[in-house]
Amino acid sequence: QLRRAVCPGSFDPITNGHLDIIARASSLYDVVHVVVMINQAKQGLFTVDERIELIRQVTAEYGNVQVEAYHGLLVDYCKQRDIPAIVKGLRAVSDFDYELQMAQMNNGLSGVETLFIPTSPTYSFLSSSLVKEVATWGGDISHLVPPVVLEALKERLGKG
Ligand code: COD
Repeated sequence: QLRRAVCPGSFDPITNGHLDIIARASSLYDVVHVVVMINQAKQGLFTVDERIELIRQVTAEYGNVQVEAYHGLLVDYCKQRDIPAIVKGLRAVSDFDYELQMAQMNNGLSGVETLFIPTSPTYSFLSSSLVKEVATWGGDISHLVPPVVLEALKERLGKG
């Protein structure tokens, strides 16, 4: 039986911080499902399809990463596909409270386990929202996102 895990998120857009966690998960599991969780209350900079396309391009080299979107509870996604583990990155203590709550809720709902991988220090301050804010004002983010994401951001923000 293949050992599988899910890396969920908004990925609006994917950053080098996300990618680092996905790469490390892909070396620990046979299959990693990267799932863009659809949140209708949150208008993204990129559509869900655009986010998926960007993730596909930057994870293609791993070979065992599958990308899709899901609308609903993460535990239902896991249950439907018989996936026992969620892998999350932990950046700082500020992530911990909320991540612990979600991990406990998800475990209580379905028994799925959450495993945390500590972020590499290079990316501990990195989030999609900061990347978007800095890019909006023309700041240099080329070391924080993959090249295709940089191009997509420039184009979307009218700076290409
Ligand atoms: N370094 C390391 N890890 C990082 C970094 C970084 N710089 N940046 C992000 N990450 C990791 C974190 O683990 C984070 O959780 C994940 O990547 C995704 O990050 P985002 O910002 O794209 O996504 P979030 O935080 O908006 O994702 C929240 C979820 C979509 C996972 C959550 O809301 C969810 O599961 N929603 C589905 C509905 C549901 O089941 N709700 C009940 C939850 S109990």
